[in-house]
Amino acid sequence: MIPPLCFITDPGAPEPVIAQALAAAQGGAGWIQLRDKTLSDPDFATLARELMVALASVGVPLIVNDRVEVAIDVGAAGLHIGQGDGDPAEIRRRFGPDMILGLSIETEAQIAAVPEGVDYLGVGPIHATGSKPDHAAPIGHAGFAAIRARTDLPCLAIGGITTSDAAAIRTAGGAGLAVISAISRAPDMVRAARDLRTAWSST
Ligand code: TZP
Ligand code: MG
Repeated sequence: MIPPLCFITDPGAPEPVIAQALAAAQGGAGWIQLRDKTLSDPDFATLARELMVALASVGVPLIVNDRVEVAIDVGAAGLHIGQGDGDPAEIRRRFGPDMILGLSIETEAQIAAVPEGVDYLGVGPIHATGSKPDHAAPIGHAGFAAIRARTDLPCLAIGGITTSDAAAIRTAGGAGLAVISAISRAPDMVRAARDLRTAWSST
């Protein structure tokens, strides 16, 4: 089951990543994704292990962004990859059946190439966002709805997501929201997560 709120960590935010993750979980995020483009693999793995210990106390699984070997080494619950991060079918064979595997989708055309073994899709960016400077063209709510209509896989909306996106994404059949800055840059991260979670449930 895909939780309706996924928080992705932000190495550039004022609070440390573990504090961000715990606040997001306390506010209702059901998955935490560890994302850091600059750490070495050993440093990333150390942080992932610390984060898994912290999250175990609140029963929230860790998804690793990008790094297949680290995800396997640390025993993460899952891995999220982008279009350029390897062949999902090959990764699934290495993982076995139990690990969660997510794939980013930026265009309708990419839907045609999703192999067996992918569990969910991160669809976006919905809006332009400073959290991913090299992001693809924003697809808006209509773009999300069009992609969602072409797949039975659960779709998490990502990219500039705030509480005001919840209704449209849910109406389009989305599985939930994936956010960085709406939580990581909020003055009260627990409350920001709770507001997102509530916005989703009350639509
Ligand atoms: N992939 C597409 S947009 C994005 C990622 C990782 C960044 C989302 O961050 P924010 O701050 O919620 O816009
Ligand atoms: Mg990637």
